[in-house]
Amino acid sequence: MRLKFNKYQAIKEHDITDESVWQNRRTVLKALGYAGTMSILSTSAKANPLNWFSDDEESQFVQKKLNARPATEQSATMTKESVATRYNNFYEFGTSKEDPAKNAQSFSVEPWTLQIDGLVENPITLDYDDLFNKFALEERIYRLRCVEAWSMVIPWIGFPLASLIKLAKPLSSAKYLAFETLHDPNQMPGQRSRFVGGGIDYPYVEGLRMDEAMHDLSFMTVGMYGKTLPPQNGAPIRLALPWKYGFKSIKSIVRIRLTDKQPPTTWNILAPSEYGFYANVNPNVDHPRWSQARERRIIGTGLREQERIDTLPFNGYTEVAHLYKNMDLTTYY
Ligand SMILES: Nc1nc2c(c(=O)[nH]1)N[C@H]1C(S)=C(S)[C@@H](COP(=O)(O)O)O[C@H]1N2
Ligand SMILES: [Mo]
Repeated sequence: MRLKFNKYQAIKEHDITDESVWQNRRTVLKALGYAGTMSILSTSAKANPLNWFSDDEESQFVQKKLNARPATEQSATMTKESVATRYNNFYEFGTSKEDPAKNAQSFSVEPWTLQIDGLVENPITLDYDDLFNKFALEERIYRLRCVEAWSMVIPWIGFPLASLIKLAKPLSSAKYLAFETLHDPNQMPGQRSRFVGGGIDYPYVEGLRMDEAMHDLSFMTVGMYGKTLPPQNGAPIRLALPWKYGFKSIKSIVRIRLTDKQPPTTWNILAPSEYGFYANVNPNVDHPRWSQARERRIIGTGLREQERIDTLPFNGYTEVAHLYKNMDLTTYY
């Protein structure tokens, strides 16, 4: 089943039509390699970045490029874009939820380099344009469950991590992937000050076992809500691992190293008894300081737009359960 792109029009209510969005649409078109004149963008009706479903040449180009795939959520339950882009965890830009949206606005992501190396036959270096052009882009609506017991439903645009790994041709000795966020204290205030950055030793690092990384759910994300990622959500490229706690979904990635050893991961280094390497969403294993049995699903900021719901094993993505079948999930939390 294909997600019809006109579904997107259901979220028109929380669109924005200001200049920054304009620019964003241009960025997406450019990133997708659109060679047209874009003169069509000068009418105000076209300013809606999500209005990519009409018959004009530009819209058809985008629809074709963003090869959609089945949605796992109804658009009615999708988190509002205005909330998903203003309530963030990105400690490089400060530890309060509203800090990243405030402090990351001038974050410059172009040029960008993403390097894939280590135990591979074919090391790869991707530049900014490659992130959008090298792989067929798909849209996926995923649930995001933060270890802090809140959750959102977000429409991402990206490509399977497996496509990237395959291109690098992993050696048989490669058992894990080590991910790294950009280290640039000039741009990231949290990396200049331990106080602002929450005491983390940067760069932020994360890891996956090879079979987890190769699972089709593991998604490299270059956009959300039909547009390129805003800086606060991890531009220009971040992971989305919907069955794991949010901290595994590392942002603004510059390097992926294939290795034979389980790599160190930021939150595990900081508090090993609270945050494990696996971090699979699990209502039956509580955080030492709070329960993980339930979560606050955030759709919007209104009282009626936040709901307490039960947390599901693997955040409901039970298709990954077999990856952990012989593991005690209380030990490997
Ligand atoms: N580099 C980096 N990646 C990060 C974080 C961070 O602080 N730094 N926070 C993580 C956490 S705890 C969560 S819940 C998600 C939040 O993603 P969002 O702000 O796009 O919702 O990003 C994750 N990726
Ligand atoms: Mo999180």
